[in-house]
Amino acid sequence: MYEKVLIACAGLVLLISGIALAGDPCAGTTTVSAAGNGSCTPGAAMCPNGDYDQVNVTVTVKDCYGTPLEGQMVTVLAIPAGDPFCYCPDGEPVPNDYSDTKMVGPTDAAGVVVATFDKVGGCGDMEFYATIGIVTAGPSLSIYIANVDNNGNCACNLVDFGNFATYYNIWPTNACMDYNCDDAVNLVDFGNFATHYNHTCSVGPNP
Ligand SMILES: [Ca+2]
Ligand SMILES: [Ca+2]
Ligand SMILES: [Ca+2]
Repeated sequence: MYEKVLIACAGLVLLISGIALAGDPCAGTTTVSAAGNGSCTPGAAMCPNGDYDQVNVTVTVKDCYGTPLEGQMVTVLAIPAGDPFCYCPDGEPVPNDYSDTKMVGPTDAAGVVVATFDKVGGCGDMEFYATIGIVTAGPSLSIYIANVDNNGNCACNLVDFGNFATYYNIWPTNACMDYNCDDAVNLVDFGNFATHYNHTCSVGPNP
């Protein structure tokens, strides 16, 4: 008897949740994908000043029946996989005032919205989550971030140059300093590094 009650309750819960979720964002069907816009895609080469590669995170919001949901506001979060990353202020209101979170929306008729991440320091693997109200979707597939700020303190300075020099023309390649993703750290990468030397969160491109 107890088991029958349990089964009936479980069925009721499923029925109610099914009704409640029609037209509501659903973690199981909402997708999150991330890709850099430079030569390291799906990864990216970044500068805390935000003037190098961007990572575009595409979120497609659907309900549990697979129907795209228009008009949804989405917050996208960047989550590093253990390495030191640094995030610059990006002008959004609290609690999204740093560059590891972006509030975007509303979603279009296909349920799609894109969040752009650029003002990031530090190297390593990163993945992205999306929150839509109380629903959290993701993570995206993990992508690798190379950076002219290789120690992740939101400044590209002499310390980073010292680290860069340590790995210059060294095999195996240190992916953090390989800005064009050709599996070598050489003169091309040095040129890229030099372009962003002395950049911080708020310093513009070199003249
Ligand atoms: Ca933000
Ligand atoms: Ca640095
Ligand atoms: Ca390279």
